[in-house]
Amino acid sequence: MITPLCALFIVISQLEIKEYQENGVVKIKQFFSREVINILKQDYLLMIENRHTHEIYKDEPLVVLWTHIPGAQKATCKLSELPSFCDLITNKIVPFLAEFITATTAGELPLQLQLLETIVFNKPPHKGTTLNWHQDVAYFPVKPNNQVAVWFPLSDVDSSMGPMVYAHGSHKLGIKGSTNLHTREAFDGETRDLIPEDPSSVGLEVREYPLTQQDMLIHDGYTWHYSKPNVSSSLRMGVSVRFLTQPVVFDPRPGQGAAFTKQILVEKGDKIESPCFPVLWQKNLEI
Ligand SMILES: O=C(O)CCC(=O)C(=O)O
Repeated sequence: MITPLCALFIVISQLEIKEYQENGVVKIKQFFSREVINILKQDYLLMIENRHTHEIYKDEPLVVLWTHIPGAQKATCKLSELPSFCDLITNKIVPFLAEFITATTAGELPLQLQLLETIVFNKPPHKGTTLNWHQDVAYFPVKPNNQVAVWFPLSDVDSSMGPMVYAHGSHKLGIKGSTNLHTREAFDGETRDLIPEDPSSVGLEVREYPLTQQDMLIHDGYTWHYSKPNVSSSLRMGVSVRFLTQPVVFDPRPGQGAAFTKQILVEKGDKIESPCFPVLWQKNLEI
């Protein structure tokens, strides 16, 4: 399933590139139309109304439907059951991101966008809690470990509704330990340094990103981030889509689980090749 870089008129500003390189995150303003995002929102709300299965699909990409309350079970569905999501990822996000990572990466490096994970984080009104500081790559035992993620809300998210918060420049500080996202407790066997409780204490600028339904964030897999609680009376739904930007092999660590090993049977050194993780774009490499 390779996406052709169709004749899209994609404008990426030098400022966006510079911000991403310096901060490890950038807001792309007015990227979507409200009409399109409202269709995704309707499809998502219909899906979660009756969806209680936690099935792990082994033959196609899945979407994790995560209601962000401690103890809540995550439901799942196939990406193909949410065609509006599938279409947006394939025909809007991937072509843009392909141009974007090409522009932000120097030289003839092999690049790809291999779909790794799609999660909808739902923070119910007054209940959705803080999702603590973390770094995406810390949860994926793969080598090399280069990822890019996009995050966009299904309705406008202001400061009271659980916006994303980032530590600028943290993507340059290497890999950190993985922790429980609710409690900040390090997982058993974790030996890597943890992200400090307050990244501004190590000199990083911490910035909150309110977004409209039309905006999208792009962050480097190494960038530290968290999301604030939803203290408003509205539902807050954020869609996170993660990609591997280079072909990888499984590189397990003692004590570290990996969600994707439920979808694919892999041993140390195996490539992550499966219809669950399709390569949607590639450059300078053979598939
Ligand atoms: O939407 C959220 O609350 C958190 C999303 C997030 O941290 C992520 O996508 O890595």
